[in-house]
Amino acid sequence: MTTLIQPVPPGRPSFLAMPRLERLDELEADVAILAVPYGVPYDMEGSRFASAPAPWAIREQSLWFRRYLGHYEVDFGGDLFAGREVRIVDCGQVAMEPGQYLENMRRVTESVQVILRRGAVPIVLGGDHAVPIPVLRAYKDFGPIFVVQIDAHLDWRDEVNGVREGLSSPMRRASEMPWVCGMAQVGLRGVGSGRQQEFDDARAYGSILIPAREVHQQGISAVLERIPVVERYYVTFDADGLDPAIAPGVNAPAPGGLTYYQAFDLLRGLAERGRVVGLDVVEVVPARDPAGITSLHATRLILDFIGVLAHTGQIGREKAG
Ligand SMILES: [Mn+2]
Repeated sequence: MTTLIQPVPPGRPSFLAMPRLERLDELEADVAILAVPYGVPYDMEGSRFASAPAPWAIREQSLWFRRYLGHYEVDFGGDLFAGREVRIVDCGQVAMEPGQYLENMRRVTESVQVILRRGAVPIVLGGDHAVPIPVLRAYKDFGPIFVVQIDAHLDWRDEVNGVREGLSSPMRRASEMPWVCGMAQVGLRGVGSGRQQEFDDARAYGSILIPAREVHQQGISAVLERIPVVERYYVTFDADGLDPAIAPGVNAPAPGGLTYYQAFDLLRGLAERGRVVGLDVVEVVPARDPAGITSLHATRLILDFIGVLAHTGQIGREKAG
């Protein structure tokens, strides 16, 4: 049997210094951290995957927060886990072979399927925005899901250089999956998203397009009003959805992005409406992130995501006694 994952090796940090999994089929957890550093490139330059080191940058950042686990979190009015026992396991990264892009993506789907079958919520660390395509395929038997994207860009390209599974296409590919019952795209702005045709296609599908300007002018509660109440949400979080003042370390910085609290409140608002059954965090580029501020925000928002799941009773259990 082939090994689906490559565990976090000795000498490297796991997320929050949590237990490292050796075999995916032995997973026992509420939350499973899974790194997917590589997607499907458009050209040789893209095959260098600027976001590939991001999972390590996020794991490094998480060690700072580790010291304060169990302390009082001002934004939660108490402990991050709401006093519950929450098991977080680091599954390392999906094992991949050089050049075998589509086979590697199939392994991503299979890995996430195992995590879902074992009853854990996957938190996938990209990698670029190609990564959610194989991740969302894993929800075939775990849907329907409504996808909420935080991103400056529309990501509705059909193909680039003949590649249909690249970082410009995740939302179009998601729209083709019958178990995806809808989507909202929050933080759109500027140029670089696509042509008129892609916006027309997204609107024709029924995607709820929420520009960053609308978020700033109307606030997150108004944004949440536009998102339908469903049973299950999935969040795909492109770091360039945040403002470049707080997230400069991305491939395509775009002025006018979301603040930290807007992103946090969006995660919290979704968790208060329904189950949030998965998260991916993509497009952090450590080489462009000299002060580590982008990976800091990404890490903090991952913790906030875990926190809102615990505080809404979606993960963990009451501690005995
Ligand atoms: Mn994107």
